[in-house]
Amino acid sequence: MVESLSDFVYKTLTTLRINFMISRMKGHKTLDLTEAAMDLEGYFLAVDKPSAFALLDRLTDTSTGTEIVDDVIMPALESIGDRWEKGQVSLSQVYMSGKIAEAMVDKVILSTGHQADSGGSVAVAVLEDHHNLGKRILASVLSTSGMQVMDYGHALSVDELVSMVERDGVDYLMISTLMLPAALRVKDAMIQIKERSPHTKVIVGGAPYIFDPALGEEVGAHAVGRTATESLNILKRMMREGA
Ligand code: B12
Repeated sequence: MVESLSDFVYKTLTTLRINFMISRMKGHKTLDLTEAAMDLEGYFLAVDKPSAFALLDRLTDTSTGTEIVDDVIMPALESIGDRWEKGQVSLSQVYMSGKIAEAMVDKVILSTGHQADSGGSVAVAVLEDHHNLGKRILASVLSTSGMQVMDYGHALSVDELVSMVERDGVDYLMISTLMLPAALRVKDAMIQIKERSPHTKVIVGGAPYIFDPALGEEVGAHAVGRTATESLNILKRMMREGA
């Protein structure tokens, strides 16, 4: 059947209009998250918890938990960290930002309580430092996807961590560090883990490993993960390969 010229023009224009609307919607969503991160930074610095939670409620209608954590909460905190380094914000503002972010993360990623046989025991820990937010997100993401996760807590010494790993015969250990000295201490932990629990595979993550991609190998870790979501993929791959 031969299509009339007016039909053809009408269909083409409709398709173009739909494509234009889709691309605008996509662009709009990206813009929203970037804007949301900037708004959130303002609420953090003003210690305005109600506005931060009102923003969170609006975001949950259109974005996934991962998007909210990775594209809104993390950039807001990172920017505050940068400004703190330049002396533009106080440590108490960084502290309160961390507190509000923790409460938001708890609300965003609620563990489903569903736990399946994961194919190996998994533990998460923060070595030496007190930056426990990344580790909490990590634990939530892993347990939400059906893994049984042991949370060893934060500010652990190398000896404490290695003893726990040996005691529990952990198959996969996720170590989070945000301070460079702590990230370097993973090297000592690796030496002891290889002696006392040789089957344990260690995955590291946190800012120092993102800044220096060679650091993971330098400290002897088996793998490095940039985000909690990425860590899940690494873990699943290792379990599949029986590594
Ligand atoms: C909030 C914050 C705090 C809060 C922590 C609150 C808490 N409950 O966690 C408080 C106020 C307590 C704090 C204290 C300090 N902080 Co602070 N802090 C931050 C800040 C602004 C954000 C960190 C954060 O929570 N990010 C959000 C989380 C979700 O991100 P994340 O941890 O990176 O985790 C994600 C990924 O990295 C990954 N991931 C994390 N771990 C792992 C592990 C594995 C296995 C995998 C696969 C993935 C993974 O997954 C997560 C989600 O996707 C950073 C700035 C920054 N750029 O990171 C500074 C920062 C980390 N702090 C810094 C410093 C110096 C300090 C203090 C020494 C300040 C002081 N003078 O007292 C103290 C030290 C405390 C201690 N001994 O640990 C420096 C560290 C510098 C360095 N390279 O060593 C930073 C980088 C600020 C800066 N720009 O200088 N801090």
